[in-house]
Amino acid sequence: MQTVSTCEATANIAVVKYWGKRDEKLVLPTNSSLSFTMDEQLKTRTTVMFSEKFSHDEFWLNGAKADLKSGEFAERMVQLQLVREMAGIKTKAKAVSLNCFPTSAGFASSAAGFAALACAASKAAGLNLDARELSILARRGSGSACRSVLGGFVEWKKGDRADGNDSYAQQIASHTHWTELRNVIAVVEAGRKKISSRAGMKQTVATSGLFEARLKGLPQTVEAMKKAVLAKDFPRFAELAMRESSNMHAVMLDTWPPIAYLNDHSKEIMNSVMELNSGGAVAGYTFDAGPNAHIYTLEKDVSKVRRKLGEIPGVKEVIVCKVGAGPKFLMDEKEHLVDSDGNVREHSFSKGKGIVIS
Ligand code: 2P0
Repeated sequence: MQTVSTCEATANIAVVKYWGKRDEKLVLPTNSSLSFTMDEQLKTRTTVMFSEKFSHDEFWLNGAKADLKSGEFAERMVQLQLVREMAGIKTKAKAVSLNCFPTSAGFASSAAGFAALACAASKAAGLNLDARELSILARRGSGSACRSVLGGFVEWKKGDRADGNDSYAQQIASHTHWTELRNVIAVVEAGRKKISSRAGMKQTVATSGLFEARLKGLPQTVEAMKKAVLAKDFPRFAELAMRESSNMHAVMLDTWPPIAYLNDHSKEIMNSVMELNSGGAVAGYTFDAGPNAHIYTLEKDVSKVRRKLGEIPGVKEVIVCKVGAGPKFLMDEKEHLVDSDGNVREHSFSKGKGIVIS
């Protein structure tokens, strides 16, 4: 038996954040979250091949073969193993993944990566999973990935069950709902973050006294945010996004030892956005587990936001994203990252050339 599938999935940027687990192994969150899936500028392409020819699993990331004994790839192996169990097969797999992000490590690629792996691996194994099943599978790799199996505006419902079968993402509105919305990403630091989200959120749950107050307020924030997005009420949306981002960063700082992901450039961006908004809402920032800003704005105001960011020397790169449609399967054999004999093809991504496969 030899089967192959290739999928591209894109990152998502939350406006109500996931920060805290109630179950580490099953990746179950302490709260529901909301995000927009981004367009193809922030995508990962992943090919998975199952073949009787393979004697062991292999994982390739950005052109390099991974050392599967290092803990770094454990979650990907969990996903592959879950797929095999669901499909009732023992066949070994080759998974080849390429991050096609404009910057090296400026922001999370894990959501796109684990969503693409869940889609490609399940299809290659002959499974025909629905959105809920795919979301649960992606979640086991990385929590935020469960939101990237869908396009548009997405809610990850935290669920209450101990087995996690009610903790998955659902689309609230498709990418065609609010076509004017943009995410202007201001990259101030492209390096890897010092504390992983996984370690950081565990520490927050264990030590932050403010965390309980955050959890108490979040169900109301989720409802208010859904209402604002469905009504395309930009001023309300922008305020809610900024306050929610600050709320998460407040519990990070309240963690012991403290976690400070924002730097001086981030704070300068926050001040600049507040200045921009002095005559009415133009933009709303949100920050993930790092100092780079995601500034939601409307198409008509992108140039205003860009100009303002141009005044901040710490901003190294600006990327303007639309809301994306979600994962897509690539059926053309030439686009697979392995050839029909199961060899990894030479492949690379650069901003100028895009994906090059030889
Ligand atoms: C989010 N983040 O909602 C929040 C905002 C970071 C800050 O989801 O441990 O990489 O693999 O489930 O998914 C990052 O967390 O963590 C994240 P794991 P993940 O987007």
